[in-house]
Amino acid sequence: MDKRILVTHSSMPTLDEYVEEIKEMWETHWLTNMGVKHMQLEKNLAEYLGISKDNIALFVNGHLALECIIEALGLGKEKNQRGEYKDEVITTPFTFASTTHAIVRKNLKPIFCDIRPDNFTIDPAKLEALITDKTCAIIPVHVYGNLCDTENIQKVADQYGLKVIYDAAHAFAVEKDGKSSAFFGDASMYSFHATKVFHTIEGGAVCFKDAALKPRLNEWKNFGITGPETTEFVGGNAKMNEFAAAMGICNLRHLDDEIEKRRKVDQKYRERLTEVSGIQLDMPQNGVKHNYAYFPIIVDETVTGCSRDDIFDALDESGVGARKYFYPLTSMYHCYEGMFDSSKTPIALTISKRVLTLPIYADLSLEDVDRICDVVLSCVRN
Ligand code: T4K
Repeated sequence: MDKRILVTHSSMPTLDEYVEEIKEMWETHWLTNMGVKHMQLEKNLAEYLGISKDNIALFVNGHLALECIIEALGLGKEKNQRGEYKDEVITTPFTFASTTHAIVRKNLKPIFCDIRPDNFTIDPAKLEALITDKTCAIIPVHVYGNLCDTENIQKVADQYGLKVIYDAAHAFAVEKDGKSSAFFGDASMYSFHATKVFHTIEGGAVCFKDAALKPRLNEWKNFGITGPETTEFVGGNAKMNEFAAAMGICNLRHLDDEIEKRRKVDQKYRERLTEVSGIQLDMPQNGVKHNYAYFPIIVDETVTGCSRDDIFDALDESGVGARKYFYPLTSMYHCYEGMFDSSKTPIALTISKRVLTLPIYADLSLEDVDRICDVVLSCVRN
Protein backbone atom coordinates (compact mmCIF):
# COMPACT_ATOMS: atom_id res chain seq x y z
CA MET A 1 0.00 0.00 0.00
CA ASP A 2 1.20 3.52 -0.76
CA LYS A 3 0.83 5.10 2.66
CA ARG A 4 0.63 3.48 6.07
CA ILE A 5 -2.93 3.16 7.27
CA LEU A 6 -3.31 3.42 11.03
CA VAL A 7 -6.15 2.14 13.19
CA THR A 8 -7.63 5.61 13.23
CA HIS A 9 -6.94 9.09 11.94
CA SER A 10 -8.23 12.13 13.82
CA SER A 11 -11.03 14.08 12.17
CA MET A 12 -10.32 17.80 11.93
CA PRO A 13 -12.23 20.87 10.78
CA THR A 14 -10.64 23.02 8.07
CA LEU A 15 -7.88 25.27 9.36
CA ASP A 16 -10.01 28.30 8.45
CA GLU A 17 -12.94 27.07 10.51
CA TYR A 18 -10.74 26.45 13.55
CA VAL A 19 -8.92 29.78 13.21
CA GLU A 20 -12.28 31.56 13.02
CA GLU A 21 -13.33 29.79 16.23
CA ILE A 22 -10.19 30.69 18.20
CA LYS A 23 -9.75 34.24 16.82
CA GLU A 24 -11.44 36.04 19.71
CA MET A 25 -8.95 34.56 22.17
CA TRP A 26 -6.35 36.94 20.75
CA GLU A 27 -8.59 39.78 21.93
CA THR A 28 -9.74 38.37 25.27
CA HIS A 29 -6.55 36.50 26.27
CA TRP A 30 -8.88 34.12 28.14
CA LEU A 31 -7.42 30.67 27.55
CA THR A 32 -8.75 28.29 30.18
CA ASN A 33 -10.64 28.02 33.52
CA MET A 34 -14.12 27.53 32.11
CA GLY A 35 -14.15 30.36 29.62
CA VAL A 36 -16.59 31.25 26.86
CA LYS A 37 -15.69 28.33 24.57
CA HIS A 38 -15.92 25.85 27.42
CA MET A 39 -19.41 27.10 28.29
CA GLN A 40 -20.47 27.12 24.65
CA LEU A 41 -19.30 23.54 24.06
CA GLU A 42 -20.99 22.33 27.23
CA LYS A 43 -24.27 23.84 26.00
CA ASN A 44 -23.86 22.46 22.47
CA LEU A 45 -23.07 18.98 23.77
CA ALA A 46 -26.07 19.03 26.11
CA GLU A 47 -28.28 19.93 23.15
CA TYR A 48 -26.73 17.21 21.00
CA LEU A 49 -27.29 14.61 23.71
CA GLY A 50 -30.80 15.83 24.55
CA ILE A 51 -29.97 16.56 28.20
CA SER A 52 -29.90 19.70 30.33
CA LYS A 53 -26.60 21.57 30.66
CA ASP A 54 -26.99 21.05 34.41
CA ASN A 55 -26.32 17.35 33.83
CA ILE A 56 -22.99 17.55 32.02
CA ALA A 57 -19.49 18.64 33.03
CA LEU A 58 -16.44 18.88 30.77
CA PHE A 59 -12.95 17.69 31.67
CA VAL A 60 -9.39 17.78 30.41
CA ASN A 61 -9.67 14.08 29.49
CA GLY A 62 -11.94 11.09 29.95
CA HIS A 63 -9.75 9.44 32.55
CA LEU A 64 -9.86 12.30 35.04
CA ALA A 65 -13.57 12.67 34.34
CA LEU A 66 -13.99 9.06 35.48
CA GLU A 67 -11.86 9.56 38.60
CA CYS A 68 -13.82 12.67 39.41
CA ILE A 69 -17.28 11.12 39.16
CA ILE A 70 -16.09 8.16 41.25
CA GLU A 71 -15.23 10.68 43.99
CA ALA A 72 -18.30 12.83 43.52
CA LEU A 73 -20.59 9.81 43.94
CA GLY A 74 -18.72 8.94 47.14
CA LEU A 75 -17.70 5.42 46.12
CA GLY A 76 -15.84 3.63 48.90
CA LYS A 77 -16.85 6.16 51.56
CA GLU A 78 -19.75 4.19 53.08
CA LYS A 79 -19.32 1.40 55.62
CA ASN A 80 -21.17 -1.92 55.78
CA GLN A 81 -22.77 -3.42 58.90
CA ARG A 82 -19.44 -4.91 59.92
CA GLY A 83 -17.90 -1.43 59.92
CA GLU A 84 -15.80 -2.10 56.82
CA TYR A 85 -15.59 0.31 53.91
CA LYS A 86 -17.63 -0.76 50.90
CA ASP A 87 -14.74 -0.48 48.47
CA GLU A 88 -15.42 -3.16 45.86
CA VAL A 89 -16.38 -2.14 42.33
CA ILE A 90 -17.54 -4.72 39.80
CA THR A 91 -16.09 -4.01 36.39
CA THR A 92 -14.73 -5.59 33.21
CA PRO A 93 -11.11 -6.48 32.45
CA PHE A 94 -11.81 -6.16 28.70
CA THR A 95 -11.13 -2.46 28.46
CA PHE A 96 -8.45 0.21 28.17
CA ALA A 97 -6.09 0.81 31.12
CA SER A 98 -8.09 3.83 32.21
CA THR A 99 -11.16 2.02 33.58
CA THR A 100 -9.25 -0.25 35.96
CA HIS A 101 -6.63 2.36 36.83
CA ALA A 102 -9.33 4.90 37.79
CA ILE A 103 -10.84 2.41 40.24
CA VAL A 104 -7.47 1.49 41.76
CA ARG A 105 -6.23 5.10 41.89
CA LYS A 106 -9.31 5.99 43.94
CA ASN A 107 -8.36 3.28 46.48
CA LEU A 108 -11.12 0.95 45.39
CA LYS A 109 -10.85 -2.73 44.52
CA PRO A 110 -11.83 -3.92 41.03
CA ILE A 111 -13.79 -7.16 41.02
CA PHE A 112 -13.71 -8.50 37.48
CA CYS A 113 -16.84 -9.82 35.86
CA ASP A 114 -16.82 -11.77 32.60
CA ILE A 115 -18.18 -10.37 29.34
CA ARG A 116 -20.74 -11.48 26.77
CA PRO A 117 -19.25 -13.24 23.74
CA ASP A 118 -21.53 -11.42 21.26
CA ASN A 119 -20.78 -7.76 22.01
CA PHE A 120 -17.95 -7.92 24.59
CA THR A 121 -19.77 -5.90 27.28
CA ILE A 122 -20.15 -7.02 30.89
CA ASP A 123 -22.48 -10.03 31.33
CA PRO A 124 -25.30 -8.98 33.71
CA ALA A 125 -26.11 -12.64 34.43
CA LYS A 126 -22.70 -12.94 36.13
CA LEU A 127 -22.93 -9.83 38.32
CA GLU A 128 -24.93 -11.16 41.22
CA ALA A 129 -22.43 -13.89 42.12
CA LEU A 130 -19.76 -11.20 42.60
CA ILE A 131 -21.73 -8.95 44.95
CA THR A 132 -20.68 -8.92 48.61
CA ASP A 133 -21.45 -6.61 51.53
CA LYS A 134 -18.43 -4.56 50.40
CA THR A 135 -19.70 -3.86 46.87
CA CYS A 136 -20.49 -0.20 46.23
CA ALA A 137 -20.80 0.11 42.44
CA ILE A 138 -20.68 -1.37 38.98
CA ILE A 139 -18.50 0.27 36.29
CA PRO A 140 -19.32 -1.38 32.95
CA VAL A 141 -17.87 -0.29 29.59
CA HIS A 142 -19.77 0.26 26.34
CA VAL A 143 -16.93 -1.48 24.47
CA TYR A 144 -16.41 -0.23 20.87
CA GLY A 145 -19.64 1.77 21.27
CA ASN A 146 -21.66 -1.45 21.78
CA LEU A 147 -24.16 -0.63 24.48
CA CYS A 148 -24.16 -2.74 27.63
CA ASP A 149 -27.35 -4.52 28.67
CA THR A 150 -28.26 -1.42 30.68
CA GLU A 151 -31.70 -2.70 31.67
CA ASN A 152 -30.47 -5.85 33.39
CA ILE A 153 -27.45 -4.10 34.92
CA GLN A 154 -29.81 -1.52 36.44
CA LYS A 155 -32.07 -4.26 37.81
CA VAL A 156 -29.16 -5.81 39.71
CA ALA A 157 -27.94 -2.38 40.85
CA ASP A 158 -31.39 -1.42 42.14
CA GLN A 159 -31.81 -4.71 43.96
CA TYR A 160 -28.53 -4.27 45.85
CA GLY A 161 -28.42 -0.47 46.11
CA LEU A 162 -25.34 -0.06 43.92
CA LYS A 163 -24.27 2.95 41.89
CA VAL A 164 -23.68 2.47 38.16
CA ILE A 165 -21.10 4.53 36.26
CA TYR A 166 -20.74 3.72 32.59
CA ASP A 167 -17.35 4.05 30.97
CA ALA A 168 -18.86 5.40 27.76
CA ALA A 169 -15.47 6.50 26.37
CA HIS A 170 -16.37 4.82 23.06
CA ALA A 171 -20.07 5.60 23.00
CA PHE A 172 -20.50 9.30 22.29
CA ALA A 173 -23.44 9.78 19.87
CA VAL A 174 -24.66 6.21 20.38
CA GLU A 175 -28.41 6.06 20.97
CA LYS A 176 -30.88 3.41 22.08
CA ASP A 177 -34.46 3.82 20.85
CA GLY A 178 -33.75 7.46 20.03
CA LYS A 179 -32.29 8.24 23.49
CA SER A 180 -28.63 9.01 24.02
CA SER A 181 -26.33 6.75 26.01
CA ALA A 182 -25.98 9.66 28.49
CA PHE A 183 -29.22 8.61 30.18
CA PHE A 184 -28.04 5.26 31.56
CA GLY A 185 -26.98 4.60 35.16
CA ASP A 186 -26.02 7.29 37.65
CA ALA A 187 -23.40 8.70 35.29
CA SER A 188 -21.57 8.13 32.00
CA MET A 189 -18.05 9.20 31.13
CA TYR A 190 -17.19 10.12 27.53
CA SER A 191 -13.66 10.43 26.17
CA PHE A 192 -13.01 13.20 23.67
CA HIS A 193 -9.45 12.06 22.92
CA ALA A 194 -8.09 12.72 19.42
CA THR A 195 -8.69 9.08 18.50
CA LYS A 196 -12.42 9.24 19.25
CA VAL A 197 -15.36 9.71 16.87
CA PHE A 198 -15.92 13.13 18.43
CA HIS A 199 -12.89 14.81 19.95
CA THR A 200 -11.52 17.96 21.54
CA ILE A 201 -7.83 16.93 21.01
CA GLU A 202 -7.73 15.80 24.64
CA GLY A 203 -10.94 16.02 26.60
CA GLY A 204 -13.83 14.28 28.22
CA ALA A 205 -17.18 14.74 29.89
CA VAL A 206 -19.39 13.24 32.52
CA CYS A 207 -23.15 13.18 32.17
CA PHE A 208 -25.01 12.45 35.38
CA LYS A 209 -28.55 11.93 36.61
CA ASP A 210 -28.42 14.13 39.72
CA ALA A 211 -27.96 17.80 38.72
CA ALA A 212 -26.82 18.56 42.29
CA LEU A 213 -23.50 16.93 41.37
CA LYS A 214 -22.54 19.64 38.90
CA PRO A 215 -21.15 22.27 41.32
CA ARG A 216 -19.17 19.56 43.11
CA LEU A 217 -17.67 18.27 39.84
CA ASN A 218 -16.76 21.80 38.77
CA GLU A 219 -15.10 22.44 42.10
CA TRP A 220 -13.25 19.12 42.04
CA LYS A 221 -11.72 19.85 38.66
CA ASN A 222 -10.54 23.23 40.04
CA PHE A 223 -8.58 22.15 43.16
CA GLY A 224 -11.68 22.01 45.41
CA ILE A 225 -11.84 25.82 45.41
CA THR A 226 -15.37 26.86 46.36
CA GLY A 227 -14.99 30.63 46.71
CA PRO A 228 -12.45 33.47 46.47
CA GLU A 229 -11.09 32.63 49.91
CA THR A 230 -12.32 29.08 50.47
CA THR A 231 -10.99 25.69 49.41
CA GLU A 232 -13.27 23.11 50.95
CA PHE A 233 -11.73 19.86 49.77
CA VAL A 234 -8.68 18.35 48.12
CA GLY A 235 -9.59 18.55 44.44
CA GLY A 236 -7.43 18.22 41.37
CA ASN A 237 -6.94 20.18 38.16
CA ALA A 238 -8.91 18.70 35.28
CA LYS A 239 -10.29 21.68 33.38
CA MET A 240 -10.75 21.66 29.62
CA ASN A 241 -8.91 24.58 28.01
CA GLU A 242 -10.39 26.99 25.47
CA PHE A 243 -8.44 25.68 22.45
CA ALA A 244 -9.72 22.16 23.13
CA ALA A 245 -13.27 23.43 23.58
CA ALA A 246 -13.01 25.39 20.30
CA MET A 247 -11.92 22.22 18.50
CA GLY A 248 -14.95 20.48 19.99
CA ILE A 249 -17.31 23.25 18.83
CA CYS A 250 -15.99 22.81 15.27
CA ASN A 251 -15.98 19.01 15.30
CA LEU A 252 -19.52 18.79 16.64
CA ARG A 253 -20.79 20.66 13.55
CA HIS A 254 -19.50 17.84 11.34
CA LEU A 255 -20.11 14.86 13.61
CA ASP A 256 -23.19 13.43 11.92
CA ASP A 257 -21.49 13.55 8.50
CA GLU A 258 -18.41 11.87 9.96
CA ILE A 259 -20.51 9.09 11.46
CA GLU A 260 -22.27 8.56 8.13
CA LYS A 261 -18.88 8.17 6.41
CA ARG A 262 -17.82 5.69 9.11
CA ARG A 263 -21.06 3.77 8.55
CA LYS A 264 -20.07 3.25 4.91
CA VAL A 265 -16.66 1.93 5.94
CA ASP A 266 -18.32 -0.42 8.45
CA GLN A 267 -20.76 -1.60 5.78
CA LYS A 268 -17.95 -2.33 3.33
CA TYR A 269 -16.07 -4.37 5.94
CA ARG A 270 -19.24 -6.32 6.66
CA GLU A 271 -19.84 -7.02 2.97
CA ARG A 272 -16.37 -8.53 2.69
CA LEU A 273 -15.99 -10.27 6.06
CA THR A 274 -19.46 -11.51 7.04
CA GLU A 275 -19.81 -15.26 6.75
CA VAL A 276 -16.07 -15.88 6.57
CA SER A 277 -15.68 -19.06 8.63
CA GLY A 278 -13.70 -18.42 11.79
CA ILE A 279 -14.09 -14.62 11.68
CA GLN A 280 -16.68 -13.25 14.09
CA LEU A 281 -18.00 -9.70 13.72
CA ASP A 282 -19.96 -8.00 16.49
CA MET A 283 -23.67 -8.08 15.85
CA PRO A 284 -25.62 -4.86 15.20
CA GLN A 285 -27.78 -4.22 18.29
CA ASN A 286 -31.57 -3.86 18.03
CA GLY A 287 -32.78 -0.26 18.28
CA VAL A 288 -29.22 1.08 18.59
CA LYS A 289 -27.90 3.94 16.46
CA HIS A 290 -24.19 3.18 16.38
CA ASN A 291 -21.24 5.55 16.03
CA TYR A 292 -18.95 3.05 14.21
CA ALA A 293 -16.08 3.89 16.55
CA TYR A 294 -14.15 0.63 16.04
CA PHE A 295 -14.26 -2.40 13.77
CA PRO A 296 -13.26 -5.49 15.77
CA ILE A 297 -12.90 -8.97 14.32
CA ILE A 298 -12.54 -12.12 16.41
CA VAL A 299 -10.30 -14.74 14.84
CA ASP A 300 -10.86 -18.38 15.72
CA GLU A 301 -7.59 -20.02 14.67
CA THR A 302 -9.05 -23.52 14.98
CA VAL A 303 -11.27 -22.66 12.00
CA THR A 304 -9.21 -20.13 10.01
CA GLY A 305 -5.88 -21.94 10.38
CA CYS A 306 -4.25 -18.58 11.09
CA SER A 307 -4.10 -16.71 14.37
CA ARG A 308 -5.04 -13.14 15.25
CA ASP A 309 -1.30 -12.42 15.47
CA ASP A 310 -0.68 -13.87 11.98
CA ILE A 311 -3.26 -11.45 10.57
CA PHE A 312 -1.83 -8.58 12.62
CA ASP A 313 1.65 -9.31 11.20
CA ALA A 314 0.41 -9.67 7.61
CA LEU A 315 -1.41 -6.36 7.85
CA ASP A 316 1.64 -4.73 9.39
CA GLU A 317 3.81 -5.95 6.50
CA SER A 318 1.26 -4.50 4.07
CA GLY A 319 1.41 -1.10 5.76
CA VAL A 320 -1.70 -1.42 7.91
CA GLY A 321 -1.52 -0.69 11.63
CA ALA A 322 -4.38 -2.71 13.14
CA ARG A 323 -4.53 -2.77 16.96
CA LYS A 324 -5.18 -5.43 19.58
CA TYR A 325 -7.77 -3.48 21.55
CA PHE A 326 -7.96 -4.93 24.23
CA TYR A 327 -5.05 -7.28 24.76
CA PRO A 328 -3.91 -8.12 27.36
CA LEU A 329 -6.81 -7.88 29.81
CA THR A 330 -6.25 -5.12 32.35
CA SER A 331 -6.30 -7.81 35.07
CA MET A 332 -3.12 -9.21 33.49
CA TYR A 333 -1.11 -5.97 33.43
CA HIS A 334 2.36 -6.07 34.99
CA CYS A 335 1.36 -3.45 37.52
CA TYR A 336 -1.36 -5.81 38.82
CA GLU A 337 0.78 -8.94 38.83
CA GLY A 338 -0.43 -11.56 41.31
CA MET A 339 -3.54 -9.59 42.21
CA PHE A 340 -6.18 -11.05 39.88
CA ASP A 341 -6.98 -14.40 38.31
CA SER A 342 -7.82 -13.93 34.63
CA SER A 343 -9.03 -17.53 34.34
CA LYS A 344 -12.10 -16.35 36.29
CA THR A 345 -13.14 -14.31 33.24
CA PRO A 346 -12.67 -17.01 30.56
CA ILE A 347 -14.69 -15.33 27.81
CA ALA A 348 -12.83 -12.06 28.20
CA LEU A 349 -9.56 -14.00 28.18
CA THR A 350 -10.41 -15.83 24.96
CA ILE A 351 -11.73 -12.72 23.19
CA SER A 352 -8.65 -10.70 24.15
CA LYS A 353 -6.41 -13.34 22.55
CA ARG A 354 -8.48 -13.39 19.37
CA VAL A 355 -9.48 -9.75 18.83
CA LEU A 356 -8.10 -7.38 16.25
CA THR A 357 -9.52 -3.92 15.59
CA LEU A 358 -9.20 -2.93 11.95
CA PRO A 359 -8.73 0.67 10.81
CA ILE A 360 -11.90 2.74 10.69
CA TYR A 361 -12.28 6.49 10.29
CA ALA A 362 -14.33 8.88 8.23
CA ASP A 363 -11.73 9.47 5.53
CA LEU A 364 -10.72 5.84 5.07
CA SER A 365 -11.42 5.10 1.41
CA LEU A 366 -13.50 2.09 0.45
CA GLU A 367 -10.61 1.02 -1.82
CA ASP A 368 -8.35 0.88 1.23
CA VAL A 369 -10.99 -1.13 3.10
CA ASP A 370 -10.99 -3.56 0.18
CA ARG A 371 -7.21 -3.86 0.32
CA ILE A 372 -7.29 -4.45 4.10
CA CYS A 373 -9.92 -7.16 3.61
CA ASP A 374 -7.82 -8.75 0.85
CA VAL A 375 -4.93 -9.15 3.32
CA VAL A 376 -7.21 -10.60 6.02
CA LEU A 377 -8.80 -13.04 3.58
CA SER A 378 -5.48 -14.10 2.09
CA CYS A 379 -4.35 -15.15 5.60
CA VAL A 380 -7.57 -17.07 6.21
CA ARG A 381 -7.45 -18.87 2.86
CA ASN A 382 -3.78 -19.89 2.94
N1 T4K B 1 -11.98 4.19 28.89
C1 T4K B 1 -11.84 3.56 27.70
C2 T4K B 1 -12.63 2.33 27.43
C3 T4K B 1 -10.95 4.08 26.74
O1 T4K B 1 -10.78 3.43 25.57
C4 T4K B 1 -10.22 5.25 27.04
C5 T4K B 1 -9.28 5.80 26.08
C6 T4K B 1 -10.44 5.88 28.28
C7 T4K B 1 -11.31 5.30 29.18
C8 T4K B 1 -9.71 7.12 28.70
O2 T4K B 1 -10.08 8.27 27.95
P1 T4K B 1 -8.98 9.47 27.75
O3 T4K B 1 -8.45 9.82 29.11
O4 T4K B 1 -7.94 8.98 26.81
O5 T4K B 1 -9.82 10.59 27.18
C9 T4K B 1 -5.67 5.45 22.48
C10 T4K B 1 -6.11 6.72 23.16
O6 T4K B 1 -5.02 7.47 23.62
C11 T4K B 1 -7.07 6.49 24.29
O7 T4K B 1 -7.73 7.72 24.50
C12 T4K B 1 -8.10 5.44 23.94
N2 T4K B 1 -8.97 5.12 25.05
C13 T4K B 1 -7.43 4.18 23.48
C14 T4K B 1 -8.41 3.10 23.11
O8 T4K B 1 -6.67 4.49 22.32
P2 T4K B 1 -3.33 4.33 22.25
O9 T4K B 1 -2.23 4.12 23.22
O10 T4K B 1 -3.78 3.16 21.45
O11 T4K B 1 -3.06 5.60 21.29
P3 T4K B 1 -2.04 5.79 20.11
O12 T4K B 1 -1.23 7.00 20.37
O13 T4K B 1 -1.31 4.52 19.83
O14 T4K B 1 -3.00 6.13 18.88
C15 T4K B 1 -3.76 5.15 18.19
C16 T4K B 1 -3.88 5.57 16.74
O15 T4K B 1 -4.62 6.76 16.63
C17 T4K B 1 -2.55 5.88 16.07
O16 T4K B 1 -2.08 4.71 15.47
C18 T4K B 1 -2.88 6.93 15.05
C19 T4K B 1 -4.13 7.59 15.58
N3 T4K B 1 -3.90 8.94 16.13
C20 T4K B 1 -3.30 9.06 17.33
C21 T4K B 1 -3.12 10.30 17.90
C22 T4K B 1 -2.46 10.45 19.24
C23 T4K B 1 -4.34 10.05 15.42
O17 T4K B 1 -4.90 9.93 14.31
N4 T4K B 1 -4.17 11.29 15.98
C24 T4K B 1 -3.57 11.47 17.18
O18 T4K B 1 -3.45 12.61 17.65
O19 T4K B 1 -4.56 4.89 23.13
